[in-house]
Formats: sequence, structure tokens, C-alpha cells
Amino acid sequence: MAASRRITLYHSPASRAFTAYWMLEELGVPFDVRTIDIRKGEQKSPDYLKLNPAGKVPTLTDGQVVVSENPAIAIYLADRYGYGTLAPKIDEADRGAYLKWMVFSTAVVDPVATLHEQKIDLPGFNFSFGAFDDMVQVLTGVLDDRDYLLGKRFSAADVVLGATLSRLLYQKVLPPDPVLLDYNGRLTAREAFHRAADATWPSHLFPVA
Ligand SMILES: N[C@@H](CCC(=O)N[C@@H](CS)C(=O)NCC(=O)O)C(=O)O
Repeated sequence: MAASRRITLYHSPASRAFTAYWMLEELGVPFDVRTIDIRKGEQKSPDYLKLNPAGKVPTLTDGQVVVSENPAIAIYLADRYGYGTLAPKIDEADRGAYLKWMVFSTAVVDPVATLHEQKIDLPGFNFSFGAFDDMVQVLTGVLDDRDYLLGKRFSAADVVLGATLSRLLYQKVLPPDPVLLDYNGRLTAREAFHRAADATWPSHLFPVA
């Protein structure tokens, strides 16, 4: 049944939509791509806002399903097309950590790193995303003794965290900690990562929007 559905990814080059693109490449499912050029303001068009009222990319449609926010897209796709492989099953012990790292990636890592890049370092206690140094310590701590967030097993959580981490290392927002660099090296060596980068990240559009 799933094979007859048609997936469309609404993305913009050199944007956080890379995460969803990489996710689709990892799954190897067919999908159409619609470019919403955020540099031309197309993400605020009335038609696109009907799909994603936040006016941001990415958004993914799959039949009647409309989903936005990278972790939600990744969870949806992995459950539907990679259940038990890229997504731990609901009863597996790894499922809790898997969901935690998905959410942590865009609820904590991305906002606190973006603020840090702007030289805004807020006291962690009062903010849901905590302090920048604490976030770095959490990441180096979990990745210190393992290949991937769930140990030996690569999962969709590595796509969501990895896409963010890779960009932040490239932009030198994250420190070149050997643990983070090793992990990034394992992820960026993946063929699916390369296919997504080649398709969505023209070098003249660096840095990320
Ligand atoms: N929380 C969103 C963030 C997506 C996001 O930040 N998209 C940016 C591009 S990198 C965007 O669409 N910006 C255009 C705008 O805000 O007008 C996610 O994880 O999917």
C-alpha cells in the first residue's frame, strides 16, 4: 500500500531541508522535489502557507499526510518506510533514546548553537535549551564510546542530529572536538549524505540561510 503513495518534499537549496532530503535518500524511497526558494520569499506564498503555516522549509507530503519540522518528518518517514531498521520499534529499549535525540537536535542543539554564533550565551537555567557548553558536553559525552547515538546502530536520529552537527562544525560554531569530528566523519562518508548534499547544497549558496 505504501508503495502507491507519492512523496513530495518541499525544500530550498542550502537550508535545513537538507535533513529531510538526506532522510529520504537513506530510505531509498522515490520522491518528488518541489523547490520553495526561501531567498525569493516563496515560503510565504499563500499556497505554501496552507501546507506549512510557519512558512519554513522543509515540508513533506505523502498522500494525504502533511508533515513539517525535521524531527517529525524523520520520525514519520522512518516509522513508515524504515520501521525496525532506521527506526527502533516501539517496544525496543532504544526507542526512548531515539526519540530523545530527535527532539534534542532541534529543540536544544540548533537554537542554543544559533544563539552562540550570534554571541548570545544565556544562562541555561532559565531557558528550555540550556547553555551552549552543556549542550556540547552532552553530545561529546554520548558519542565518546560509540559509533552512533544508539551505539553500533545507525538510525534516523543520526540523520537529524548529524545534519545539524555537520553544518555547525563546518560553520565553526561547534568546537573541533575529536569525538564530534569522528562522528561527523562517519556520517558524511555515507552515500546517502553525498547524494543529498550534491542535490541540495550548491557551494555558492554557503553559508546556510
Ligand atoms: N524547526 C524547523 C526549522 C526549519 C528552518 O529553520 N527553515 C529555514 C531555512 S534553514 C526557513 O525556512 N527559513 C525561511 C523563513 O523563516 O522565512 C525544522 O526543523 O524543520
